[in-house]
Amino acid sequence: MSLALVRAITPTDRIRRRLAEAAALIFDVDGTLAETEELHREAFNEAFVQLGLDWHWGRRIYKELLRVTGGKERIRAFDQRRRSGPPLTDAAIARLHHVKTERFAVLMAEKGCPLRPGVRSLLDAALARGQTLAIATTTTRGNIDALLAPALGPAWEAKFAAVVAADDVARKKPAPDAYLEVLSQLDLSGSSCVAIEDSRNGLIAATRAGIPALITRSRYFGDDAFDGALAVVDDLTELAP
Ligand code: XBP
Ligand code: MG
Repeated sequence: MSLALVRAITPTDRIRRRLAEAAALIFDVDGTLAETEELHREAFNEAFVQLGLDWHWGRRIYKELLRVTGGKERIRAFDQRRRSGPPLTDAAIARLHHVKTERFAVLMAEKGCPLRPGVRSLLDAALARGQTLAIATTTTRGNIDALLAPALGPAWEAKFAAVVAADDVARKKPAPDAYLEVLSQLDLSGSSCVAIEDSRNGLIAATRAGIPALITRSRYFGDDAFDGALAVVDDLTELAP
């Protein structure tokens, strides 16, 4: 081969190869597959109004609250910051979160939320290569369907060999539980897979499960510190072949 035809292997090529050779690609949902957090925020605010609370979460406070993974945990964390009144009971938090989840499904149906650039082509390329796909998320299971049924069709779940959501495990991210549960269902080692995440909490969760994580920066977590990540990209189109 002539020297002129030999192109140096770039770091991006190495990540592409790592993705293509992974035994499974394990995807986070919110912020990674789609920019859903604005719809989550809107759904929380609608639930507060519906149940007569004078709470409103603007973008700034929501960015802080997103450090707490899980909607019920987020509501409790906010409630604990208030200085007046008795704390919300577990039942009141569960009710609020139930209404929030209903509102999220309605908002998804009404407004829609596209997959982020590069997501669909990565999913399709991985399936065409015969790779295993999985989901490890701290969101409520029904929210995944609200996002993926319109985006990938009603049979979306058939594309994923394992789908682990909030209530399937004891501890949410940054605990490794969701990722460990996926690995156990797939019977794979962490080091043979790649996790695709958008947040520091997600990176920590994957790392604790022994899974290298590729970060795709998202609206709310774009300025997180991602030391230890396999790579950090602005979106997955950067890794398109
Ligand atoms: C995102 C979350 C979730 C959503 C809200 O998790 O932490 O809590 O913000 O969904 P991930 P719920 O990025 O791991 O998908 O209200 O259903 O918790
Ligand atoms: Mg996320």
